[in-house]
Amino acid sequence: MQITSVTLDQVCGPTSKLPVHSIPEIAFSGRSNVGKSSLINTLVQRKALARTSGTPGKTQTINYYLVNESFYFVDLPGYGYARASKSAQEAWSAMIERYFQTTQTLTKICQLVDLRHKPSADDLMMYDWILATGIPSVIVATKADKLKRSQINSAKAQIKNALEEVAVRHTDLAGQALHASEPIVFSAKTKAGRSEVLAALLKTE
Ligand SMILES: Nc1nc2c(ncn2[C@@H]2O[C@H](COP(=O)(O)OP(=O)(O)OP(=O)(O)O)[C@@H](O)[C@H]2O)c(=O)[nH]1
Ligand SMILES: [Mg+2]
Repeated sequence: MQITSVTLDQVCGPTSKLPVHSIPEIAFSGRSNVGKSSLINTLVQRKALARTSGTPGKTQTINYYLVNESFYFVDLPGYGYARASKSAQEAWSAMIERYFQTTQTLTKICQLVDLRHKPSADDLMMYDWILATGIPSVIVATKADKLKRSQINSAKAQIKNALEEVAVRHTDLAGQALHASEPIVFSAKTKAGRSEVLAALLKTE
């Protein structure tokens, strides 16, 4: 699909009222610094639309990017930044909780993990929670350019296996255990995986 227009439509802080509308939302979640804002920029082919930073905790607001005037990419603040103060972590939880309670049109959650590492306890908790909502999710394993080609398959399997342990604790409506979806290997640097991620996010189930 062609991205013909994208604008930063809304920025919501801890006390802002979150927008209520009928436009589908695709939300990006993941640890601080994992590359959520960079992924959004790559998907919409804009270098610096979503602000990125080497310092964790860059995105502290919920940012709504309106794409093609037909859906939102919602850039959520990252979790699990060890050096964040307790009050900052509490503000994060409150905001995220409020987001998920308020949104009426969330059609997909894009969960990011770092391809180089085993998913953190926070990643697994987030995935557990995503599965409990029943909202379809897409797993993106970022920073693939930082690994050698020969390391990618085992890194991907390590992530899949950790997520699978969480998934099998859930069942679908027919009572069958869920399975983790295949992580999509992605790099914002080389743009590898861009079209695959975009297709997975826009696919209607
Ligand atoms: N090499 C490489 N660096 C990346 C990639 N994706 C993101 N980065 C870098 O990682 C850092 C964090 O990226 P962001 O996109 O700001 O991360 P974020 O998840 O939005 O972080 P918060 O807003 O703090 O939650 C930046 O320095 C990016 O340039 C990637 O695929 N490859
Ligand atoms: Mg960000």
